[in-house]
Amino acid sequence: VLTKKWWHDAVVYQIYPRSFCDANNDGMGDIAGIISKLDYLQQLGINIIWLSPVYKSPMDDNGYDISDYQDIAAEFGTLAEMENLIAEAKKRDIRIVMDLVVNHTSDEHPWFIEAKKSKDNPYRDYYIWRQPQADGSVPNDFHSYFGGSGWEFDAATGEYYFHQFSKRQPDLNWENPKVQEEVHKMMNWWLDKGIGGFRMDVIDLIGKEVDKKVMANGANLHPLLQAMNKATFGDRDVLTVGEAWSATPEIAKLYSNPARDELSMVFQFEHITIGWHPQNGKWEPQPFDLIKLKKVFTKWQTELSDSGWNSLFWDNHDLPRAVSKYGDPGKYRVESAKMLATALHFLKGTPYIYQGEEIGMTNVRFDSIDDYQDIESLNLYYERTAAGVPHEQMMEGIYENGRDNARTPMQWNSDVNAGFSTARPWLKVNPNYTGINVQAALNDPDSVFFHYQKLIKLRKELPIMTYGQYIPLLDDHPDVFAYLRAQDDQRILVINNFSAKKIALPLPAEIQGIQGKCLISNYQPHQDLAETITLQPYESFAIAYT
Ligand code: TEU
Ligand code: CA
Repeated sequence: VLTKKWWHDAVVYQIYPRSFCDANNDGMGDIAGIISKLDYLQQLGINIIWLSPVYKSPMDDNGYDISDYQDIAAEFGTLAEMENLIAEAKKRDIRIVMDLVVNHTSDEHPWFIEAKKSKDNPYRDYYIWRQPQADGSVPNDFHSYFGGSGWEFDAATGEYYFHQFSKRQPDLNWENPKVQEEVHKMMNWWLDKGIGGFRMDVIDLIGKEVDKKVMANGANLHPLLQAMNKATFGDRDVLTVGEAWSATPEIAKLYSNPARDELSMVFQFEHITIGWHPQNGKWEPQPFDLIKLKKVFTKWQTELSDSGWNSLFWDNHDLPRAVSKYGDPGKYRVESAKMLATALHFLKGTPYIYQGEEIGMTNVRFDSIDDYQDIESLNLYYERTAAGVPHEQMMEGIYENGRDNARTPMQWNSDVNAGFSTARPWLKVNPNYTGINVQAALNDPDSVFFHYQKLIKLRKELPIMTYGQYIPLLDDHPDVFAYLRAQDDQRILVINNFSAKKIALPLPAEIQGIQGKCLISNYQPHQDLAETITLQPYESFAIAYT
């Protein structure tokens, strides 16, 4: 049985600092802007902020390319302001989880500047260098996730360096004990400042075996994480969540089984990648299939139930907006946003809310590729259209799955630039901000915001939401995601209509006729559950009964 942890029933709110709130009106979100919105986050009821990177960076990948792990990028503010954020959040019982990006650094990090100087520089082996092949070509055909070869030639020393992401994000060599030592030292420096833990960027890649082209889950990975745990956060009561695109439930147990002294949990992505094309990935999105999605949720809920811990999320700064992806951004935007919130928050695990999700922000469609900023979308647009993919097809992929969907400025009110800034924002605001914004949400007791607030409050009041067993129902229904949570003689029934259709739903025998207490609903609560109930478009409710 799992021993209770403070983060089991916590709710995390992810802030992408660039797009959250711009206090000094230079068009870029900043730390002072975050501090100015802490009361709003306290009102929502969240306990943890996962802060995407704010460290010094040339911003090639919006801060996921770090040139100084122990200083703050001028665009976001100063170290003093960062320490003030930690203190101000603490006053509101909110912990700050920092983003740890140590699979790679920026090419402007002093370590890399040194490493490039010569083959025998003491920092050379902080990174991964290989000789060209006899004909001068790249060491192998590894393709960067951001387009082009994963090898960049350095003429000064006549060797290639390895980068899984942009060529300005050289991979660190984690086989080098000095790299491990430097990173552990930096982590303790942040932990000593009172942060609440780390989100670990592409952590499944640090055990890579480059010559075998094994990137995720390399032989070194778990030994490295156990060493990191021991040297840094292991004896501190903090949250650690590893981003693991490659994780299966079996692998997730290796990270999150408390007996293994590695991490608290991981972000797994199977529920995301089932919607991707086997070859063309996110750029050729597949039709939404709820039965497939339910199978994945059920697998993770059951297999990770007692020997690990689930993270629960629809959105983050790399993913499209949930209400556009899985709900209806138009007529039933509010109903479907609330349905998605209920469907996720009653599952077993720690829920993550991405900035703007709590007010039902949607994807965006900019007319020109020049309006887009994300290095991944831009690189892949040019690479794929040059390879013959039609412009319209690539734009559809960007509209559906591009990362800028999540990065348009947070919509605070209906003033210019949605109250994000009085200056022109670094990325255009979604034009629908006039109707979709925090001020409108706080003025409407029936808004998506108050639905999230209630879900968070219920989690604090009902241990069954955190520890109850997950029992799937109606597995084969194509439009309804239904499940039970069970603890002792208590039950919570959760029913979610993932469609705009009115549905006559025959109920399973074991729940026919129950008399319960409606915990939350996005329509009028059902008085009693007869043999068949009628679900409205995107209707979703949770009923507690014994
Ligand atoms: O993302 C990991 C990552 O692989 C995603 O970029 C993913 O490949 C893509 O969105 C889906 O095609 C992490 C960070 O979350 C991301 O913002 C960074 O760009 C990336 O690592 C490099 O640090
Ligand atoms: Ca600013």
